[in-house]
Amino acid sequence: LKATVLTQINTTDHLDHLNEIRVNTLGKKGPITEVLRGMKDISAEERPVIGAFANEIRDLLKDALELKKAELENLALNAQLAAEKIDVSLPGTDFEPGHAHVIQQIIEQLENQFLGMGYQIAEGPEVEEDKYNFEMMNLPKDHPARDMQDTFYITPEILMRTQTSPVQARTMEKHDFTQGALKMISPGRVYRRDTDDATHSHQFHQVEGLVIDKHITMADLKGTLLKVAQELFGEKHQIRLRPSYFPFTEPSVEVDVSWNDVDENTKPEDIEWIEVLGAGMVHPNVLKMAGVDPEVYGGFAFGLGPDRFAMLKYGVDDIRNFYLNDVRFLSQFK
Ligand code: FA5
Repeated sequence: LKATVLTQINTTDHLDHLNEIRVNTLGKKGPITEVLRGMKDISAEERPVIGAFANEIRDLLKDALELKKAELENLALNAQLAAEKIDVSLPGTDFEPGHAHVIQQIIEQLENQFLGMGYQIAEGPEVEEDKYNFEMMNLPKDHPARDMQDTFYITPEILMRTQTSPVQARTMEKHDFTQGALKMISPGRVYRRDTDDATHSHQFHQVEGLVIDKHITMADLKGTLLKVAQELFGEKHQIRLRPSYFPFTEPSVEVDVSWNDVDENTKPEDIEWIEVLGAGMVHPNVLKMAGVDPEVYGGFAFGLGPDRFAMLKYGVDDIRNFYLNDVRFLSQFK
């Protein structure tokens, strides 16, 4: 038996076959088990001799089986490794690195410009209190101008902010005016119940600006905005201030930037304007509510729309393109 089984083991080259040999030889119905099971019928003198012999054969075959098993498994593993070999010297598949969204790029350009002029960057929450979004902006409950900026309410007192102006109040409250002027911008997302069209989105961006000091005039506002517009769009672009109304500024203006280049020969009627921001001199009530003395301090504020800036800069005629996330459109702005 020993010799036959050992030959079988040595000549097989298949794990399944090896298993078969193991079951046939050492299994419950195999010859070794049969001998061991028959021990009770053997005389007491012979029992230890035969038992020891059977055990010896069993152990020997078990060892031989295990050895062969390890050998075959090793062969199988090597075969698999050879079949699945990866050639690391082959050229890889190309992938394009991502880049910032075009609106984010505009916001970063604006941030750099204003940082260069000594402004700080402030942040405020998108889920905002009615108190900051409206009341402290001189828009008490039932003020008719609230209709201009209807929004999405979380609770009667908590809403999605309609403008970045609440950051004005939040920053003024915290600012220590004994340390000097307050000059800040605050970029972020805002929300409105506007119907989407080519120039309106229900969710868009604003960059708020606020300067509070002792002798700030409307000329400072105009000079600042002209400089920012020309740096972003080019020297040939002009801005136009139109009288407007905001509850938090007095006087208030809306500012347009020329869509086309303007020089001394351009006729006024040939200039195409696009409204990009609202601005004005900060209303005394807004200063008072934020704990700033309007007898001593004053300043200007503006809220500009980077979405509209991006449209103007790249000649995009529909704001919805920025939000459709079509890579073919977005990848143009690297
Ligand atoms: C405001 O939101 C004022 N908070 C701006 C302001 C700040 C005035 C400080 C005075 C002082 P207005 O609703 O006009 O104003 O919006 C400001 C700018 O945001 C607009 O000029 C425009 O560029 C952009 N904007 C407004 N509504 C939308 C919209 N639905 N989609 C895209 N851009 C918009």
